[in-house]
Amino acid sequence: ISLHRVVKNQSFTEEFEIYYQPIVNISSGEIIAAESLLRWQSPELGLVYPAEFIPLAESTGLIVPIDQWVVQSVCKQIRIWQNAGVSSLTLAVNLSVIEFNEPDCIQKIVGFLKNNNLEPQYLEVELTESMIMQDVNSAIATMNKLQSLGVRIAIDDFGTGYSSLIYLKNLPVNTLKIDRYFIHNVAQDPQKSAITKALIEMAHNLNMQVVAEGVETEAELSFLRQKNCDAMQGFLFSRPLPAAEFENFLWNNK
Ligand code: G
Ligand code: G
Ligand code: MN
Ligand code: NA
Repeated sequence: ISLHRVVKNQSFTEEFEIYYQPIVNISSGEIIAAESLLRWQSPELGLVYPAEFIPLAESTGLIVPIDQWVVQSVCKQIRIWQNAGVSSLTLAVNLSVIEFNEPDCIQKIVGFLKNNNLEPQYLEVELTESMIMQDVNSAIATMNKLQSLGVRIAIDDFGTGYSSLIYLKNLPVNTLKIDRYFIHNVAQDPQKSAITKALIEMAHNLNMQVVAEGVETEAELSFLRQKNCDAMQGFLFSRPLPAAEFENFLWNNK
């Protein structure tokens, strides 16, 4: 398969591109972070989205070198933007549970931070709720190690997995990302409103920051503002953008 060829030839930079979607502080309007989202420009298939190739990469083990390339590239990008004068932007990377459970995962991340002379709080690792629950004790152990190094941890797609709230209390997590299912039409849907409001309060009581995903309308945003949600990500503010466009977007938002 051609995904295998990319990894074997180490031609990541030719075929892969990382897009960045801004994450905005709701009260200040400031871009505080961005989520990195991988795109594959395949010579045979054209533009392929992660929903199509990540499952394949996971089942073949190719996800390990791919995720490592993403973390390395994102660390380099943080350094580039810091050198350009962007001082307090955190970049988030999605990690597969397969990469997260690799024995050298943390060591690799530490190496990328060191090579780029980065303070660890500018990197955030996003893990999905269902991924953490696959082997919760081993996930907690690795998360604790990462957090003690100063790397931030986010739980992604929260509300769609099966995590018990008992576990949530024990998880070392900085950021809770509410899945876009709950945010879609949240202001008009009484059940979504009730759940989202409760999730925000719960996360704050556990000292977590809350990011609402998939914010598409002003009505959704004003609901979130009223419920003290910390930050938002979604098409209302911006789609995921190639690095150069994201950088322009940053300067235009100053
Ligand atoms: O950008 P898009 O909505 O197509 O992304 C879909 C999903 O693909 C994301 O929610 C994320 O979980 C996953 N994804 C995107 N980029 C990466 C990546 O670099 N590594 C891994 N493991 N997953 C990614
Ligand atoms: O990691 P995660 O599965 O949460 O990835 C976020 C995905 O959500 C990305 O693939 C991104 O393209 C998508 N996305 C981001 N903002 C919006 C939005 O406002 N609406 C919808 N429908 N999708 C979004
Ligand atoms: Mn994510
Ligand atoms: Na998500």
